[in-house]
Amino acid sequence: ALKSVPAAPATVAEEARAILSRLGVPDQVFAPAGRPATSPITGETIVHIRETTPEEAKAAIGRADAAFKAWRKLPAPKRGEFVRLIGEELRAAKDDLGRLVTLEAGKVTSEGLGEVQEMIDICDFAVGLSRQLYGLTIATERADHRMMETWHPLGVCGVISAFNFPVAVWSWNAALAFVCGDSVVWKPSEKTLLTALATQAIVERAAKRFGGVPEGLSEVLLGGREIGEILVEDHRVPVLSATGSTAMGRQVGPKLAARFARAILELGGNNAAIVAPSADLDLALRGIAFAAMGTAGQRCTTLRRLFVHDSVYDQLVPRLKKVYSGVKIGDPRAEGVLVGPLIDKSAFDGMERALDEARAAGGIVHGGGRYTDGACAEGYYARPALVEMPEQTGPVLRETFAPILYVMRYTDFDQVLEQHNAVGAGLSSSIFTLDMREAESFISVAGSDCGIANVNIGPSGAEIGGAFGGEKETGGGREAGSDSWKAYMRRATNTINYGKTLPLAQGVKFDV
Ligand code: UN1
Repeated sequence: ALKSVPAAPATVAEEARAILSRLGVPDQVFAPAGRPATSPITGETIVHIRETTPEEAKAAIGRADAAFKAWRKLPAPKRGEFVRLIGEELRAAKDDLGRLVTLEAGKVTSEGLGEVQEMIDICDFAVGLSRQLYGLTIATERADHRMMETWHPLGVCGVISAFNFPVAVWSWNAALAFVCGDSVVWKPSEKTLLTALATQAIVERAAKRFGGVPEGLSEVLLGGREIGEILVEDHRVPVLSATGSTAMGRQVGPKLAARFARAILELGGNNAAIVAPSADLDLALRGIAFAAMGTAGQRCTTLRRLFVHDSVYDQLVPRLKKVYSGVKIGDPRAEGVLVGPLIDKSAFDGMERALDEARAAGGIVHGGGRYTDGACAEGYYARPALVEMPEQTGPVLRETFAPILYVMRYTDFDQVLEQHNAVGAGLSSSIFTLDMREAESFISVAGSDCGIANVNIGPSGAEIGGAFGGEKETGGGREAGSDSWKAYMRRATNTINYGKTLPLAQGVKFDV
């Protein structure tokens, strides 16, 4: 008998629209004259989205502020129950939402699903956290006194996220913010409005099941930069987490500082790896390939600079070139494809510019250029580029959000450490070595200056359990695990006198 094959939707747009409707995104968000939501896979427009007006944005912040005032009174473990339900809904929606990430952001299938898994993981983490928002009890110098600290909810948490992790970044912030007693107003990238709307529909389902979630606890603002600015400037938003370029952070940071709001900045990375003489080269090869080419080089943790010791350069680099020329580029939905499209034309143009600059600086470029086989001609697919550079100059010093890996030789460990740290960004880093002294030195006080420093793992693909973020031009913010939650709460130090006298600290006398 013939096996009946279910009819596959004909186009990316049709499939995306079917997912939106399955996930319960209401039709009111669509408007023929709105902002087109496109797919980088084919460049086609999926739907048009009605954007949030400035007045609506301000009203949403007002609702979120009111919601905060009710939400903060709920015991934290109850707030955790809401996040647990979000995690359940995400589990149920994983295939659909992961697929939508693929259709809208162009991630390959396993990375689209991985992104949703990351959301589920942070929900689990936050549920546990909701019973662990601990403060300290502190020894006081005064008799019959007690001193302690209490962590209180802070207010509306603004989230500005980028296209490359269109939904996970929201969840790292929102899952913590909700258990911490904050409300959340999210301005997703204007390039990924559909996954944001789908996420909001999932949250609303969890809210319905929970019952009693105040209206406005989770708001989404759809639009460009002007809408983001409203969030940055509104004094009712005491903490704002912004993910994007260093240029964006330079604009946002001072504005938040001017009104004394807290900034959680996750900006550019220019991440490096060192391959030392003792490195396990098979392992390094795989680590480098994923970190440099995965997500088509569009992670802020993507590996961009590779320092290879002179003694292993001629073993490793030819193998790496082979991997580069053999990697499967194409439609991210297709089995076996590892490198999908760049998000748009400007990303591709930026890559070309950087490669031209690298050539002018004496670099030898392997790969690069547009990949147009078959249906790929409709999108901006790039061949990943491996560039052998004589030294760390020109485009090597900055982040280009595309799959370019600059490779350089080194001979001296101390010198390479210096070079490793000689860039503006300070997000992620790694060393491949079996030498314990090198490994420990790399992660020591005098080693990598980044927020993430790995050994025998590439710089990308961090788990949510650790604090995520970086130093210098990366902005200094921390999200996700460890004690990142503290940024979403305010700390009160309480001193209680249960005695009958009033001893003053530091022995001060003030007898009236
Ligand atoms: C980003 O690129 O914005 O470590 C963040 C990683 C992911 C997060 C990347 N967990 O690659």
